[in-house]
Amino acid sequence: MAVISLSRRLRRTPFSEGVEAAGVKGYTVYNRMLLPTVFRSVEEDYRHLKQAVQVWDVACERQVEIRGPDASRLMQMLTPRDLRRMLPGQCYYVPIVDETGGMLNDPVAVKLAEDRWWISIADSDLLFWVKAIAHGWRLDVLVDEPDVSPLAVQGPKADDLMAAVFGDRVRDIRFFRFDMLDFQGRSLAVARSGYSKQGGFEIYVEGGDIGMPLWNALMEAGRDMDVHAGCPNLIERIESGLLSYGNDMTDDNTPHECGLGRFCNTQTAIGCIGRDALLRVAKEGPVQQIRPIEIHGAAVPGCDRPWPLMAGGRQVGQVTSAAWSPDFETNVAIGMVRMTHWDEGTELDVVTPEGARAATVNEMFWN
Ligand code: THG
Repeated sequence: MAVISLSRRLRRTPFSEGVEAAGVKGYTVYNRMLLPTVFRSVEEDYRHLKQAVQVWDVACERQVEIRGPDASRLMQMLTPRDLRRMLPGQCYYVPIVDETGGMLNDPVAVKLAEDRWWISIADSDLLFWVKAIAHGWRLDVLVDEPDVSPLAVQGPKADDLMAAVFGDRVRDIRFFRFDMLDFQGRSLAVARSGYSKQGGFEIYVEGGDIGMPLWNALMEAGRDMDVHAGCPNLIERIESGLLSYGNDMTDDNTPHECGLGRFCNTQTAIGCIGRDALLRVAKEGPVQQIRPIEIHGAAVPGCDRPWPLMAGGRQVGQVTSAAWSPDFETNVAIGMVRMTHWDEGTELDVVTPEGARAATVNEMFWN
C-alpha cells in the first residue's frame, strides 16, 4: 500500500495531535486539509457513533468569512435559498450555484450579524468565487478565510458531553441555531448541527491555540460516556442521505438534480447569480435526480469512481457512494438516476469493479 506524503500544502489541523494520539487509521484530503476517515474500523466507528458520543476533527470545513455593509447582499447573490428571514444566531444549509445554476458547493451558512457571515464550506474552492464576485461588483465587504476550525460532537450522548464542558445552556440550543459559549475565557459559536443524523453540535473553534485544550477537555469530560475520536462515517451518512460534494454531485448538477430543491426559493431569491438559469430548469424539472439505491448481495467494495447504473443494456445513471449497512443488512448507496428509472422500486444493475449486481431504487432508508 502506498502512502500520501505530507507537506505544507496538505494542511494539518489544530486537532491533528489529538487525532493521531487516538490512533487514526485513515485520512482523506478535503479543502487541502487532513480529514480522518477511520479510527477503529468504519463499521466499529459506525456502531459507536450510533450508541455513544464522538469528537470529530472537521477543521477541513473551512470558513469563508464575509464582513461589511454588503455582506448580506453578497450572501444572497451566492444562493437560491431566500435569506431575508434569516436572523443572526441561525444556520442555513445553502446550495451555492454559478451563473448556469451548477452547484459550486453545499455549505452551512452561519449568520453572525447582519454584516458578518461564515460560509462553512464543503470540498471546493469557494473562497475564490466569493472574492471575485465581491471585487467584480465593487461590494463593500472583506472576504477571507479566518482561523476558525469546526470541531463536531456527534452521537446520542452529545448533549451530556457538551453540557459537561460548556454548561447546561447547550441543551437549549435548537437545531441549526448557535449560541456564543465560553471556553477558557474565549467566546465560541456552538451550533446544534453536524454531518450525521445521530444528533450533536459543532463548535466553531476560533484560534488554533485552543484546539488541543478543547479536544482534551472533551475527552476528559467524556471518559465515563465512552467518548472516542470519530469522523464523518461513510455508512451512517449514506443511511442518512447526507450528500458529499465532489462525490455525489459536482458543478455539472443543479440543486434540483441533487434533491436540494427544498433549499431553493428561486422566485424570491432576488439577486442570486444563478437565478435566471434555475428559473428555467425548475420550470422543466430535472431529468435526473439523486436517489437512495439498495445494492443486493454481499458487501460491495469502496466506491472510488462512479459505478454505471444499467437498465436493459443502457446506462441510466451512476452510483457515487456505497457501503454495507450492518443495521439495514444490505448495501446502501447514493446514485444519480435518469427520470425514466428513478421511481421507487425500479430494478437496475450496477456495474461494480467486482462485477454487475442487482440494485433497487429504495426510498426506505431515507424515510
Ligand atoms: N457542518 C458544517 N460545515 C460543513 C458540513 C457540516 N461543511 C461541509 C459539509 N458539511 C457541507 N454539507 C452538508 C450536508 C448536509 C448538511 C450539512 C452540511 C445537513 N443537512 C441536513 C439534512 O439534509 O437533513 C439538515 C439540513 C437542514 O434541515 O437545514 O446537516 O456538516 N458546519
